[in-house]
Amino acid sequence: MKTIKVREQILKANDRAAAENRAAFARERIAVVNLIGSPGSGKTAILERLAAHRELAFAVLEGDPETSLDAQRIERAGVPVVQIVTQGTCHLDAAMVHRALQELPLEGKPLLFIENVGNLVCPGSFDLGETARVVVFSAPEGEDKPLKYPGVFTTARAVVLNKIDLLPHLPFSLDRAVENLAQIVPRTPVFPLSCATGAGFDGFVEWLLELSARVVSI
Ligand SMILES: Nc1nc2c(ncn2[C@@H]2O[C@H](COP(=O)(O)OP(=O)(O)OP(=O)(O)O)[C@@H](O)[C@H]2O)c(=O)[nH]1
Ligand SMILES: [Mg+2]
Repeated sequence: MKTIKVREQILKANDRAAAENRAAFARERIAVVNLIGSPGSGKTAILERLAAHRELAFAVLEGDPETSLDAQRIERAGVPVVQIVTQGTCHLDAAMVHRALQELPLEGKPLLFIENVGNLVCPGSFDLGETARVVVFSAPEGEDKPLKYPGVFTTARAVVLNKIDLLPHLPFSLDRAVENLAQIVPRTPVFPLSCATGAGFDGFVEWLLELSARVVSI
């Protein structure tokens, strides 16, 4: 009897496409951040806030199962953007990114954000050829997310803990959340911040500038 391991084949094909994307990004000296987080954690809101930091020149690929609502928000913030509609698929893959890049002018943009489909599981398995993954989780989701979804957190180069403006209204302990992260990813930098107030963004912007500078100098 023959057994066809479809998942393995899909992931291998994706890895090949991701390697091509990575080589193209390296040629163009573009740092690429794959932004992963639950639906509503604030991925688009973070990009909207970052758009106000003129020291960061970036473009965005938006991934959503339906609609171009997020791309419209990014466009309103004055940032070049292309929307990928996955038609229900719960993650982006490297081929989708490759196709969308044909539509996105990257000249003069040393940084590209890819907002993945809102999900803490599937996007973790699909390399897009990115330089770094940033996982976003937000206070209303609860402190336990790093413990429940360790897979995606272990692949993150940085973690953003969003919506800290809501801490006074939530049974959420920032200390406990940071302890949970330390259990899973003890050496990964964590940036608690708020898109509502702008608090905490300076450290994250500095980290992004360093990432981008490292790629430019390779
Ligand atoms: N209070 C508060 N609300 C926030 C903050 N960040 C985002 N929000 C709100 O949270 C909701 C979801 O934000 P989005 O930026 O759309 O979240 P997302 O992760 O992009 O969501 P999907 O693209 O659907 O996965 C919106 O109503 C935002 O205004 C924050 O720091 N504080
Ligand atoms: Mg979004």
